[in-house]
Amino acid sequence: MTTTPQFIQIYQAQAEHIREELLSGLRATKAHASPKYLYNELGSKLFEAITCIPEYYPTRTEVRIFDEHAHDMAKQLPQGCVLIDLGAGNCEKAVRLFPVFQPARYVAVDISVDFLKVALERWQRQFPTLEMTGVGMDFSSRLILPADLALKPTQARVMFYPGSSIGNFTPEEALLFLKQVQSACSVVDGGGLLIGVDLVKSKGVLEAAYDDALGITAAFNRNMLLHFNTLAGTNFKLEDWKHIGLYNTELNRIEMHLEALRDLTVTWEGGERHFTEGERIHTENSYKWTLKGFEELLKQAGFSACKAYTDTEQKFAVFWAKA
Ligand code: AVI
Repeated sequence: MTTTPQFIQIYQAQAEHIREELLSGLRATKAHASPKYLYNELGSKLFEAITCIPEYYPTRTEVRIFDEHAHDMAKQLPQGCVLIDLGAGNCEKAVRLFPVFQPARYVAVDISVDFLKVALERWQRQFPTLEMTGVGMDFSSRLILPADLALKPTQARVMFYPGSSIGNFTPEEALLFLKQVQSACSVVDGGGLLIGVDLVKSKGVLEAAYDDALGITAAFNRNMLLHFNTLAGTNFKLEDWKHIGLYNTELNRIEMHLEALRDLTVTWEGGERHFTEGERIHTENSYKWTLKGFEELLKQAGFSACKAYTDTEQKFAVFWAKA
């Protein structure tokens, strides 16, 4: 018999709050927007495409690290754990590990709930006996596991946060987030965090990964404007904006911006914003870490021990951090 996945939707922000947050970012002297607005339905599909492009090494490299070290990782994990996948997307990364990790339960969390539903229903058919739960939630500002999940007090929690999404937080935000993860995992003995981290490397390799020749990352970034139009009733026109992906070597981060190609005014009900040619909207940061720097961050967040797995070129790392 095939079980159907259970779904829990956490409404953390009402449409009016989302609109206000978004417009206040656009009105700021240095216009900015949260990277979470990159992910509407099309944005999630474009991100999937990014993971396949030749220049975007993180996904491929991380898969290789898991392929090579999954058995060793499984030895670190508590048996019969609940695997909590943060930002699960199409759930593929976790699903590949089911045969080795053998979780007792799978909880997939993602902001893009429609996309998650389709994915989880598909995986449930392939793993009919594994208990699966989908949670539609934005955990970027605060990670609180919903009580409806009814996590068992005997089941150790393993948080799974692959894909170097931690890089989308500033170091201060990352520390705060990791502290929240640590406290959620330490409730039951043996719990911990399995996390993918992109490492510092040459500017050339990084900038190619975030400004690819096919223009997929550009489409991903520019699609945010279409999302704004839907969420806030703005009248952005795609042809007025170009994608910028550059590496800030002082701050160890990739920055994505949208740059106005001419003087223009964007309007919405009750407001407007003038942009001069060359003016930018800052849409994403993607911080890169050193192995030592990230190990230190995990320690500061309260994790008791950690083990890093990397590829031979040390492009990327997966850390197991015991809560
Ligand atoms: C989701 N996140 C880790 C990706 C990254 O590499 O920062 C998002 C992305 N932005 C542009 N390309 C990919």
